Amino acid sequence: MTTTLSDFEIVKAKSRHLRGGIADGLVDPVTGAISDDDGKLLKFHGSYQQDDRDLRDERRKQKLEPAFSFMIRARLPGGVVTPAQWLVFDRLAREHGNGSLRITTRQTFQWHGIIKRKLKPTIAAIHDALSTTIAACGDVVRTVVSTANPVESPAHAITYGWAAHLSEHLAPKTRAYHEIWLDGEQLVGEEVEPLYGPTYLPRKFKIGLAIPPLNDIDVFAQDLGLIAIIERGVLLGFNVAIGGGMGATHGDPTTYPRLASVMGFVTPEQLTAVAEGVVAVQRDWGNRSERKHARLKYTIDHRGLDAFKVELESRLGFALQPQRPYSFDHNGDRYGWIEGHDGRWHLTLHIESGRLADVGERRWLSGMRELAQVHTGDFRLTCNQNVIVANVAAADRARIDAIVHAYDLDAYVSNRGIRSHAVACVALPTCGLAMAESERYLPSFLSKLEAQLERHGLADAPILLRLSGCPNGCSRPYLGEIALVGRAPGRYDLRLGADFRGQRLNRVYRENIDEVAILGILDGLFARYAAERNNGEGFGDFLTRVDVIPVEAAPQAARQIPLQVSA
Ligand code: SRM
Ligand code: SF4
Repeated sequence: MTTTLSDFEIVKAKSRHLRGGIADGLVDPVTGAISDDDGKLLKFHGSYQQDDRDLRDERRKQKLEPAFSFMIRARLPGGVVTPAQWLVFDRLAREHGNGSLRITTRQTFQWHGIIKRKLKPTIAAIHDALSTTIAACGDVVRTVVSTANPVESPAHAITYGWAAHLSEHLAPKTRAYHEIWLDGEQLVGEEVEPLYGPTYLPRKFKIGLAIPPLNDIDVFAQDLGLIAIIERGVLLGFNVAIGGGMGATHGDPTTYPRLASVMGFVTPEQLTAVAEGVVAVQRDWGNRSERKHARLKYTIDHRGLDAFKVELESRLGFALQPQRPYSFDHNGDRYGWIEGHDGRWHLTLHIESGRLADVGERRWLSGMRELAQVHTGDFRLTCNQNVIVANVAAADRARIDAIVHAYDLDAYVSNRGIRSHAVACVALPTCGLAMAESERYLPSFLSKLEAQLERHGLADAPILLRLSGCPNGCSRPYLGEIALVGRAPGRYDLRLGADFRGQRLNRVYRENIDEVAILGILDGLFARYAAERNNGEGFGDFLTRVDVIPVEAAPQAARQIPLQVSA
């Protein structure tokens, strides 16, 4: 079959391993932007060009170019941040960015509002803080996520070690990053990307490691999900799940969210080869002509899971073992203090939408800075956009609690039910793809839901709510018991019926409706839930049991995807 490469593939091929014209574009004084092609390459360096969408119309009227700025994303495997790094990141947010640090749904930080001339000093400062932004975005293996709190048990620490190792091992090797951002020496001669080659992957590739019973990373939403199998405190290996992904396009049934399929078990010694092998098969088999069909999930549905496994095993030279039993009990975070295996303590704080900023009375950015100034352990970001103050000596707990309380960072104590686990993606005004509000809509929507739930005696019901401003699904909304997916300003698809374990996708209940309709529907369903639920039954499970949301017999079966697959 002949294939036409997408424009993006051609830009990558010509980029000389991600250099393109970025360095020149950064110093072009005529515009606050960089060229479209360099914008594509910039993602591989961990940054997106954006413009303030709140200001678009006004600037157009004034015949000004859009208010361009850049979002920067750090690569923080396992979400681990030292206090020293925190203080640097905080300063960059205040001095170079829009005054906020944003914890993402993949346990890292984003800075928004960095203007072009601040881009290089910001990335250099992140590097000086012994962190990086390379491959935080782009068609590569992104930051590898792992169950938050890697110090809870020795097996947690080992699993985190694997996340850090895979993140490092699968990072691009190009020197372009050093040349552009760190004034590294210009390369003379040929450069080789041993795993990726000159055109990298067909699309982004996400890896995550979960430690049952906690599925806080949503392991089945990953391209490559690894489920740690631990017996009597010993890590035996990992079940390997492939082909998860959330993104879809409204009105296009050839795109869809998909849960990863478990295909076997590997020992720790086999893990690096297996991860590299899965990435390499996707590199060679993935669709390079249609970006919207380029994720691993489509490769697998097109070629078949069995064929993918046969190819992988033949390249590895060994077979995967049968998957081992595992069980998840939920995919949220566990708030408050927990004690680790070595007698040190870990405090999980709830950060609404992951946004750390000083706004009005809420001074969370300052509060976290004060914590970083006294804390002797470290911090861990979670995939539910929260933060753990980790590795605290018992004697220091009171001091940490006092700061947490002084800055109202103790919302986790008073939050009830639905508020505790709600997740919203960034959306407007920075996200160029947003169709509706998400993060900025969450507070008012939550208050209205809470009032309803209170009326039905459900104020403490732990219901998982996820909001996304478009169907790309950055808050993993297809795994929410209740989810809104943006269609247009003020209008959303209402999706219902996932479990609270990240193991069942929800389904569309009504398309393209406004808040009045959403609240009307939910009010009726809350009334039924209050009256008819079984003891301990979750909202999503209830909706499927009473057939409000019928469970699909075989949600991933027999998909007909018109794919062109590169040779
Ligand atoms: Fe995402 C694109 C924000 C997690 C699926 N995502 C974007 C962009 C960069 C918009 C763009 O392309 O111009 C958003 C930037 C908004 C902004 O202003 O900051 C954006 N995604 C985010 C974050 C910050 C959401 C958040 O509120 O925390 C998350 C950053 C994660 C990180 O640190 O790396 C984020 N994005 C996700 C997830 C969740 C996950 O990975 O667990 C998903 C669904 C899983 C998946 O990949 O399938 C996700 N983002 C997408 C997609 C759809 C991809 C697809 O296969 O169709 C896009 C659009 C694209 O790639 O073309 C996208
Ligand atoms: Fe933007 Fe859509 Fe992702 Fe939300 S889900 S951050 S609106 S791309």
